[in-house]
Amino acid sequence: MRPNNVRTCWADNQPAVSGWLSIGDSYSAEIVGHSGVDCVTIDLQHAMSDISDMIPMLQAISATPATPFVRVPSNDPATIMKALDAGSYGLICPLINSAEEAHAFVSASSYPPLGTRSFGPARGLFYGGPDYAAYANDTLIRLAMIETLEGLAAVEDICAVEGLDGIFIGPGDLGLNLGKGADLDPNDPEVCKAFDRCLSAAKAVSKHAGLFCPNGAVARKRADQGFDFVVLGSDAILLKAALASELSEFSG
Ligand code: 3PY
Ligand code: MG
Repeated sequence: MRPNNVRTCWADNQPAVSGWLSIGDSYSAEIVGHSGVDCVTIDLQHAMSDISDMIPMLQAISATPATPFVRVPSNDPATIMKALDAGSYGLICPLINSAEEAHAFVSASSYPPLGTRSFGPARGLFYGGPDYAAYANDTLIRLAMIETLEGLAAVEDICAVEGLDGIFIGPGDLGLNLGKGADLDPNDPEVCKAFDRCLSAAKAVSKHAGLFCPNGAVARKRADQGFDFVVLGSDAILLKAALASELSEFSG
């Protein structure tokens, strides 16, 4: 089966860097896939994309060196299975609040005996290779999002769920839930405590911890702290920032 770049990074004790697609288009997916990132995450939760946009985006990422990931809109087994069958090599599931929810996520994304994923890998087989069924459980990656107070309170139990590769913090939602606003101050002591708790919970059981970062500088800081799956901002954030910067240069 084709290897997963993110697992390769982790095996080398390196953080994996993900691009993040908010623009539901195959050409921007291809551009981000050729940027040098290890993987590219198609966001189906908040981006202007739906499941039918996802398939050409996965096809476009397949033509690049990056590994395709999908953030599913919710912990829905049908969507989880569809994203994997379409060739996603990693899933990020939002709003996981308990070990039971994390277990349901792992179950829907894993073939028996570990889980209950139904067999029919479609494009996944073309992308992964003919031995897909035998190696899918060990190759694909499942990250549960910690972004609520319930999720934070249960983070140790969530990290312990068998088959879950790790957690991914949603700083915007977690900030709102902590009463700090969506644009939280990363140096706020309560925020630091929450992030440290998530990182320690994952490391204690040899799992991985990632988070959404708005830019490369924040991602570097988080990777130096021990987070091993970082996002450097979405295509939409980066496009807007690049244009604003050029505009300011132009305007003096
Ligand atoms: C959050 O910040 O809540 C996220 O879900 C990041 O995409
Ligand atoms: Mg969120």
